[in-house]
Amino acid sequence: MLRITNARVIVTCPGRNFVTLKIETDAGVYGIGDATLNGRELAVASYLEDHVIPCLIGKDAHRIEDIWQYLYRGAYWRRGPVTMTAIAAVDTALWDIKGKAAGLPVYQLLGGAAREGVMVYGHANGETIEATIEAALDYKEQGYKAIRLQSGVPGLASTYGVSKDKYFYEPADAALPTENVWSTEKYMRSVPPLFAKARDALGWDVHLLHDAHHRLTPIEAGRLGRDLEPYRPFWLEDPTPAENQDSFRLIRQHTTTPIAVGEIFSSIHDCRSLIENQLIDYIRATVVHAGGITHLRRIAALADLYQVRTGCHGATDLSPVCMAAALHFGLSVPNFGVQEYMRHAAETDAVFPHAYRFERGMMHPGDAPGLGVDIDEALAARYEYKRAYLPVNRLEDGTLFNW
Ligand code: GCO
Ligand code: MG
Repeated sequence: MLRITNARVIVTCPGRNFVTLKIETDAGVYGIGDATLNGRELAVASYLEDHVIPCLIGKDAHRIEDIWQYLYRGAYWRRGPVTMTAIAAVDTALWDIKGKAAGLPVYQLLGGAAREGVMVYGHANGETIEATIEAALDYKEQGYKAIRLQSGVPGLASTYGVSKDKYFYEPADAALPTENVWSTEKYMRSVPPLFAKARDALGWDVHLLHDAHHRLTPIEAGRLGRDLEPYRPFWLEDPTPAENQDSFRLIRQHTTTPIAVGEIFSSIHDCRSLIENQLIDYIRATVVHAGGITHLRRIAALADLYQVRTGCHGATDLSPVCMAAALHFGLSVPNFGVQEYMRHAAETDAVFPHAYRFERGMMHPGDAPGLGVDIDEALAARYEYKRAYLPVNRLEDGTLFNW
């Protein structure tokens, strides 16, 4: 028995907002879990402080599955991003505690390493195709085996995935949502030439990825996927919103470009039909938004039955705590595909010292007991929360669209 004596939520903004749950036990061992839900951070902080932490005190930290079920079934209100992010934070912290108590890195508790390292993809982007390719060449030079390409769209003032900074893309950029303007027609014309030129410049030995960020209809996605086929993309991500899982059939009827989806999924029920009907190739749910390591393993086990591989979300709004957890998961799961890696700002890395490392396109969580990541609370306290929203998108005629 490892009794939970205390738990608290730490909200900090070292370059961007993060919410972290810290759980302490009577043995002096503590664990941390990421609880960041971009643009809705304080809802999770309150859910944890007001509704979850009181239930944790006195419980046995070793009973991860029981506590997961207690918080899921016990809430009565199942699923939902706020609930599942809160549960994920508890679950992640408990795996951290179990690892520390056992003196083992978490991946060892998950069955051990199933591969040498976790292949990651970096984000090459630029206002123009040339700038994007230049960025991609830089990633290739650094040893990346997989690179995501996002380029500015001629005729549009701003585009998803194109950052002001070389390595960090922070779309949650204002105290009220920024308004962007979108044209699917202009976008659809711009992506195939990007991939054609990228193959010329980068060759065929590197995986190339692209994120459509939920902006296409299924039939448009079918066409884009087909137009990209000659360049053999590793995946086309979030081609269309996935509330209607059946709509992915239409994409499948038109293209063999692999499809990745799931960064906004919070539950196995969000992807059950997509997986069982083999409508996707990669599932992008990740630890912090999909109920923690415990629930993500369940999703991966289902996906494995249908040859769907993992491709966890790993943008900068997923804290180093989530990144570490995702690496332990990715190292151990049989059907690992790729892991997104948008590196964090130096201030973020300083607040969350970690054992994980990047080497020649692969990452490893390290062998420190637990997750191998910590939070420097004194440093965290110096960065006050700053409200920041993701943008909204409108069509050129003013219609509110998907961002
Ligand atoms: C990705 C994502 C991000 C999200 C962001 C929202 O593929 O990394 O689409 O860019 O937009 O994480 O919080
Ligand atoms: Mg995405």
